[in-house]
Amino acid sequence: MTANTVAELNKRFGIAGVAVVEAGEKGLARVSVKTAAAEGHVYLHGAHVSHYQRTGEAPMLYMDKSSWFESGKPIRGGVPVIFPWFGPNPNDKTQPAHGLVRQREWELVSVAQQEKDAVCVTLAIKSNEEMKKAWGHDFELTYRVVIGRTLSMSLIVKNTGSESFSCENALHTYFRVGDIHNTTVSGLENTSYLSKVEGGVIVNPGDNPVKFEKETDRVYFNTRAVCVIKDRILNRHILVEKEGSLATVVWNPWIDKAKAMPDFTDDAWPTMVCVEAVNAGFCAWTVNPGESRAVTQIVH
Ligand code: TA6
Repeated sequence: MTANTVAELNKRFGIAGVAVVEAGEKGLARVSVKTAAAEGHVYLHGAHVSHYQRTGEAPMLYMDKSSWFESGKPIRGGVPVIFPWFGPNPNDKTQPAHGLVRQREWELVSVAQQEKDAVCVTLAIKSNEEMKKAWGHDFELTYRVVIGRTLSMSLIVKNTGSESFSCENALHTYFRVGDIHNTTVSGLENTSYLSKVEGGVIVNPGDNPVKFEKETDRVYFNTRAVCVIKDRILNRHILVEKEGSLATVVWNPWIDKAKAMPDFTDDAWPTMVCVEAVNAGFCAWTVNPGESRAVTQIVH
C-alpha cells in the first residue's frame, strides 16, 4: 500500500492521540491504537491483530520475528482470522491452509472510540470471483476488534448468496508465554479432544489441565468453556473467553514442527501457545441465505 494511501486512510480514520493509520511491517497499513488501558495493532492485511499489550504488562500476543508481512502470505502470530475452512482445504490441496481471508487485504470500515480507554476497529471483506471460484459461495465478513482493558474480537459471517452453506472459522490466537514447560491451560478438563499428533485419536483428559511435554495439537469439541493460560514465568493468568464457538484448539508446534515452518523462528516455540475459538468439523456452521452468525473471543 502506498504511503499516500496510508496517509489518506489516516486522514479518514485517525483519532488524535488515540488511533493512527500507519505503515507497519514491510509498509503494510495498520491501525495503531494507544489508550491509557492498552495498545494494539490491527493490520488491514488479513484483518490481523498483531499486537496487544495492557499498560504495565508484557505483550499478550506472540508474533514471530520471522513472520512474513506480504500480500498473499499469512502473518505468523497474533490472531489469524480463519474462514471458510480450518486447516487444509479438504477438496483442493492447492488452496492455502486455514482459508481464504487471512492473506487478503480487508477494507477498513471504521475506527471509533468507545468507553474512555477502548477503541473499536471494524474491517470487512466480501467474496469476489477468485474466492467464489475457490469455495463456491458468496459471503460478507465483518470483524470488530475492541482494544481496551480487554481485547475483544468478533467475526460476523453473512451468507449473501441464494443457497445455504457450511463453513468453518476460527480466531487462531497466538499467546505469548514465558516458557511452555511452565505453562498450563485450564478449563478443558473432562472435555474430550481429537489429538492431531496422535493420528486423530479421541482422548478424555480427565481432571488434568493441559500441560505441554511434546508437540500438542488438540481440537476440543462441544465446549464453551473459559480457558485460563497459567504462566508461571511471566507470573500471569490470561483468561480466554468465547461466544459462538463450540470447539477450542490448543496448539504448540514443539521442536520439529517449529523447524519445519520457514516463517517460525526455530527456537521460539517455548514462548507461545495457541488457544483458539473454533467452529470446525462437526461443530462447523450452516449459514442460510441472508443469515449472519458471529464468533467472539475476549482476552484479558
Ligand atoms: O490450529 C492449529 C493448527 O491447525 C495446527 O495444526 C498447525 O497447522 C497450525 O494450525 C498452523 O497455524 P498457521 O498459523 O501456520 O496456519
